[in-house]
Amino acid sequence: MPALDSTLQSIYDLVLRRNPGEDEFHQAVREVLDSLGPVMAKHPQYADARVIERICEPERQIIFRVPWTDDRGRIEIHRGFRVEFNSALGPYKGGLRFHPSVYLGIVKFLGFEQIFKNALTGLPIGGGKGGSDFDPKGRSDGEVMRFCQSFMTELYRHLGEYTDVPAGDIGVGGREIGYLFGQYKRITNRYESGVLTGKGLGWGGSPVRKEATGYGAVFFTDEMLRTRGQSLDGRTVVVSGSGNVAIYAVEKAQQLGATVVAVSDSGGYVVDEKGIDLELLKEVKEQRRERVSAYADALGERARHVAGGSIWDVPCEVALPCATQNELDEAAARALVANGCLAVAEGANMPTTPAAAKLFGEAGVLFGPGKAANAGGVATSALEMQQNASRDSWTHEYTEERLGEIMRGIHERCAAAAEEYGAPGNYVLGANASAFIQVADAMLAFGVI
Ligand code: NDP
Ligand code: 2IT
Repeated sequence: MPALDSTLQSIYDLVLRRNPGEDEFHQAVREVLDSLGPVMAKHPQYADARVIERICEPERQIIFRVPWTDDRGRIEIHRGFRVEFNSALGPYKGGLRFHPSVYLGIVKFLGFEQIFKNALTGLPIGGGKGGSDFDPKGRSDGEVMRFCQSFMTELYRHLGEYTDVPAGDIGVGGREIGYLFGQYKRITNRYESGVLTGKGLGWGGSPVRKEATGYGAVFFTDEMLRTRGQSLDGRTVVVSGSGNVAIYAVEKAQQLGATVVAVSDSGGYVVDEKGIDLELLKEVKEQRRERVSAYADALGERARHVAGGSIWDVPCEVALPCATQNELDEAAARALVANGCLAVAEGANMPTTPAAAKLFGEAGVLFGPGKAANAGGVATSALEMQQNASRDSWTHEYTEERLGEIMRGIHERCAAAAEEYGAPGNYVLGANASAFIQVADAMLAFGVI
């Protein structure tokens, strides 16, 4: 990692001291600070107003007990979180993650990323994130419902369409949003559609929200390739994960003429050289909620499942990490570069380790950081909020067109800022610089709050 200048280093030291043990949060902060040298040099007003120090300190952090009763009548206790990180640009906005690995450091890294990602969309949304160490895997619908009801019974008092608007993330999809919205509606006696996004199409949801993160990541990839006169058509693609983001990244990549040859989950990966059968993948993951190995089982000779191992050993021209943080390390990056990979776009949040990202930069691989490449999901959430506020609903075609425009706009913003701050083609620097300036200017306008 390059050295920080002394002002940024002292800010980073302060973050380390004030947030002990929160490794993922440290990593996310460091990545942004690494980009801000040229920005601070050009705009001394940000240092005077201590804007970075303020951005690194969440506006509010809520941690609460979530007791509930499982199907055997046993009382279970989980921990709930909501970090309301920054509301300079709009109400706190960001997903909820239900996964056993969730602790404050994960929620803070995600909330911190969300501030900048949401700024890049150009839409009026601040940054926040929440979740729980509850694992919905293997739980019955009744258990998931009771957990969600208990979670919302505490969280509702902190939410509101002008205050804080959660959505999904790992382990939280349409089913969970339904239970959460139902409980919010019941407790408050308000049909406040704009309080949650990712809702069902029949009750206030937006067309294309389910598809938006994956589609957006592919649109962003296409834009990056275009700068080199290339496209996705005819390319071999590997997508890690097989959840919401991964499935719709596969769908859009296929629609643009690519062949997706591998997907994964935490148990391993499947390789299908003929190209992933999307209907089968959706049936296995979305309907049956089974492991990705069931995909290979259903296809016999055509596909193989590799338990454990690294999906990044599968040769490809485009890699889309869409599972989880730090899933693509330096060894994986080496394998991708050796196999001729041209472009990497992060569908997941912070899936690439700093060493791997550095290697892509040195090798000239196009690299789209998550806060730009996966912003299509939250952008479409903001479009859902617009529809809810105007009590309207748009067509699928119109909404997808808006998503496409937003992703092209984000690409443009990142490319222009990278150029302006002396690092053409560096989307990480471009995304961080452009988003930081937008948030910082709003904070300066509001005074010391
Ligand atoms: P899902 O729960 O739908 O899917 C998650 C996928 O990632 C599953 O295949 C899961 O496998 C895999 N995975 C999760 N944790 C691990 C782990 N520790 N090791 C290996 N694999 C893992 O979540 P999403 O698709 O919604 O989210 C995927 C990523 O995209 C996350 O980083 C999320 O923050 C990010 N994201 C999501 C957005 C959204 O709109 N949903 C928007 C922007 C970013 P398994 O089932 O075995 O756990
Ligand atoms: O990481 C993310 O951007 C999300 N999980 C989506 C957030 C949202 O509010 O739609």
